[in-house]
Order: sequence, then structure tokens, then C-alpha cells
Amino acid sequence: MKSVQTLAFVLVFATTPAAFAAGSMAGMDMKGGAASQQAPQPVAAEIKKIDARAGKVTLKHGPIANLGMGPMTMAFPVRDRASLKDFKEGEAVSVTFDNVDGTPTVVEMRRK
Ligand SMILES: [Cu+2]
Repeated sequence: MKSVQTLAFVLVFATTPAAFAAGSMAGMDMKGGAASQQAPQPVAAEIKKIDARAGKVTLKHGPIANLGMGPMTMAFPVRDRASLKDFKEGEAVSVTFDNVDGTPTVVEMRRK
């Protein structure tokens, strides 16, 4: 019985290393903040500028609860930079953000 429980414990962590690492990073960055407990949710945004070469997009975004960030216009690195060719400046999008290596990053972007 004991070995079965140990195996289950190992499997849970072995199958979710990225999610686990991201969660602990967010917790370090925002100690005591309730925001760090929240899973990333899509946020409404408008594309202001695309820099495909740098893999960055400037977004006018609404509040990003999981990053504890209010509404503003700023540039973000994009995890899947090749996806930037599918978008144009001025488009309304729905964007999911997360901390990647401590940097707020676009992890998913969809046209509205
Ligand atoms: Cu911001």
C-alpha cells in the first residue's frame, strides 16, 4: 500500500513539471498575493505593435489577474513567436499571459 501511494505521488509530479515550476515561480514573485493562486485566464487586448523579428507584441491589455497587473499598454515576449505572422496591428484579441522564467509572456493569443 505504501509503495502504491509513493508511485502515485511521483507520477503526479513527473507529468506536470512545467505547471509545477511555473506555479512556484509565481509564488516567489508575489509573496502573499492572492493573485499568485489564480490560473491564467484569457484577457481582452488590442494589438498596438508587432515586432516579429524580436518575437514581441505590444498590447493594450485589461487586468491580468494571474500576474497581478492592471490595465495598460506594454510589450510582451511571445512564447510561440511564429504565430505573430497570423496577426495584424489593430486587431482585437484574447490573450493568455503567464510568467516564463520570471518574465510576463504571451502564452496564447486568439483573434476575437
Ligand atoms: Cu501590463
